[in-house]
Amino acid sequence: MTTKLFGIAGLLLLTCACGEKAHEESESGEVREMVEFRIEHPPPLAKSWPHNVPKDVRLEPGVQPVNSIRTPQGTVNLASGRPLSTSGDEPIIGELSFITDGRKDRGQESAVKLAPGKQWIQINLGRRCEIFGVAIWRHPGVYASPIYRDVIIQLADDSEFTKNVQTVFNNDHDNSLGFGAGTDFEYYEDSWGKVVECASVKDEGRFCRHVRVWSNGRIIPPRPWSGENQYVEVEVYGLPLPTP
Ligand SMILES: [Ca+2]
Ligand SMILES: [Ca+2]
Repeated sequence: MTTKLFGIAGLLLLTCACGEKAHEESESGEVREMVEFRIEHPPPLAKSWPHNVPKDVRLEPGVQPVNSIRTPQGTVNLASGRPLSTSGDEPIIGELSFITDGRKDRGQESAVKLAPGKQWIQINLGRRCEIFGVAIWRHPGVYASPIYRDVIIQLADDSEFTKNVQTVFNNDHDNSLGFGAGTDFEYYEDSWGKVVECASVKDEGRFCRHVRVWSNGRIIPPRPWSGENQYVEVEVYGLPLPTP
């Protein structure tokens, strides 16, 4: 069996040649087996893919649902039931708490509509945690799957996002939000939402207490842009750290 060693100081990733088993080793020498963490999507939607998507949208071809990610044993949804805040006023429709209440269906008591334009929602995990993935589900359009613009996911140690800020997803390719041009693809909103693995973030970058998700309205062709920002659920997968 061949073992490959990736990484330098900090977290090390050990991958077995068999392809199924994976382990991570911390600086302290602790070796953790990485297992499959299943992600529960809501029931599939009756698809109506948009036509006439604006030319500046960068879509990833052949997107498939992400049904699991690799995490250590004991990983949970850290966002479940956690309190939220937002950049704007109170939601136009719904309650912020809907975003972490576990419901992902299309019912009226599930979708939250925020103020239009550049807005964020933020989840306070309550303590410092180690993060392995973030998933976002948004209310789909009535006639066609929308494409949300300028989706950015950030992690930070403080609620003001000044300490240990890490961007784990950014599809704002023309830097509308000012965090730098993102290289991630834009995507149609569907029942499988968007699952982002935080495998590229290591060492202190993977540890945070707050998770912030940005968006800047959506496209539902033929309308080129609607300011609406909506959410159905956000989940954050990881391990809570022991309190000092
Ligand atoms: Ca919900
Ligand atoms: Ca943009």
